Amino acid sequence: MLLRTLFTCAALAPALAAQSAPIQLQGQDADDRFGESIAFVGDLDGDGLSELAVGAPGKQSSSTQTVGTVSLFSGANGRELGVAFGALAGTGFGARIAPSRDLSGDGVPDLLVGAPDADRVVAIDGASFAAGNPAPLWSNDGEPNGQFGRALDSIGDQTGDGVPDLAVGAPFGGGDIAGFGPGQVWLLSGATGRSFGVLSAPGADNGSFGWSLANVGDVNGDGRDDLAVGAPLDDGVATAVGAVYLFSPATDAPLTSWFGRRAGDDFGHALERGPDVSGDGVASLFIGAPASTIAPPTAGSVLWLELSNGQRLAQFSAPTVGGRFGWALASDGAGQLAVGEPLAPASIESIGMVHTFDLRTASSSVVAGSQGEAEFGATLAWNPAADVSSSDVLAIGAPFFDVEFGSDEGQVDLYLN
Ligand SMILES: [Ca+2]
Ligand SMILES: [Ca+2]
Ligand SMILES: [Ca+2]
Ligand SMILES: [Ca+2]
Repeated sequence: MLLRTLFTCAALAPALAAQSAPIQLQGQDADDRFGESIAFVGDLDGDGLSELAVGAPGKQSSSTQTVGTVSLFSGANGRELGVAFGALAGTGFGARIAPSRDLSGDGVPDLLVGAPDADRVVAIDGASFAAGNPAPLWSNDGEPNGQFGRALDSIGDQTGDGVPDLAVGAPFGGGDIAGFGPGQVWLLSGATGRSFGVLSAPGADNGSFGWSLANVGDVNGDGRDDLAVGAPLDDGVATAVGAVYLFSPATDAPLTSWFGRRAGDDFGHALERGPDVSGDGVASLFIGAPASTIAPPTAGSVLWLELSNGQRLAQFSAPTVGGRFGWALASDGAGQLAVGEPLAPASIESIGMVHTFDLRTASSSVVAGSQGEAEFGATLAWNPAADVSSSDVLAIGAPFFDVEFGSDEGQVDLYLN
């Protein structure tokens, strides 16, 4: 299938077609929703290759309560190293995962798990997880009913203690009535889990501020990482057009903002840090707007922005109406971008598609899911090769994949480049 984009495509090379057949990881039981979150979390067992963490927020415990899990897989051979269970039922533990770098001071990266249905975030010790016995470092319960933990990212050391700190989105937080707020982003000390600041929604409406987050590195030159925050229902320039705000956590002040173009665009649903294309040390940013109609009848787009000056570098879109192109984004950090379109084609059996773009060669390719309504491409993670002997790995989640008919165990496909 030829992808139509506004991006100048000098050549369309089937990059993924040259890749090996995917390695598949699957959920075990009905309604696990294995793959609803996926993240490469760094090398936890010391072999030089990053491990993969996969969330299954619908996983039941042996007493049939839905507690949710996060499973850790070896980056070297895909072997399951350990499983972390949510402590309580009905929390959505594992709905989000983020790498956090080392929080405990042992030199081994740790990881962050969101349980947004209980407004809880848990930091898990990476070394103990790799050894098969995951131990929590701390947990933080935000304010109730704000979906605290729906988005997570590491923001570098903001507090000056040498330990990386964390941002946690609560997209329905901050209101007078619980669960109807404009959204908030909490800043947590990586060392203790305690909050040291809150970013408030610049718009007063229910804009879902904090639905998505991306550490974009230091944009304003003060030596600290800055943070892009998505508010996909923000009413900034039209009803629910969506917005993305660039914050300096050091000053709590938005540095700048961008908005969707038409009502209902869902602009800012997904964010991903892009490469430094201008060579000045400042990153670029990809912004997903999965309901945008920038060039009807297409639906869904991704905007690529240069952060040093806010200039638009490119816009990507797909020909499928209603496929939700831009629902999920992943970058290898070096100039490749993956865009999930989990409902494509939306007409009959939506198998889901993932489009990849090599921004350096202006080539692109597409892979499709294998099963209707599995939402292949709803989640993505891309791990660059650690050295010349290893492969870079694109992980694609299909959280509603049926191993048995109609049972939503979930699946993750790993494509090795
Ligand atoms: Ca490893
Ligand atoms: Ca650690
Ligand atoms: Ca710190
Ligand atoms: Ca900064």
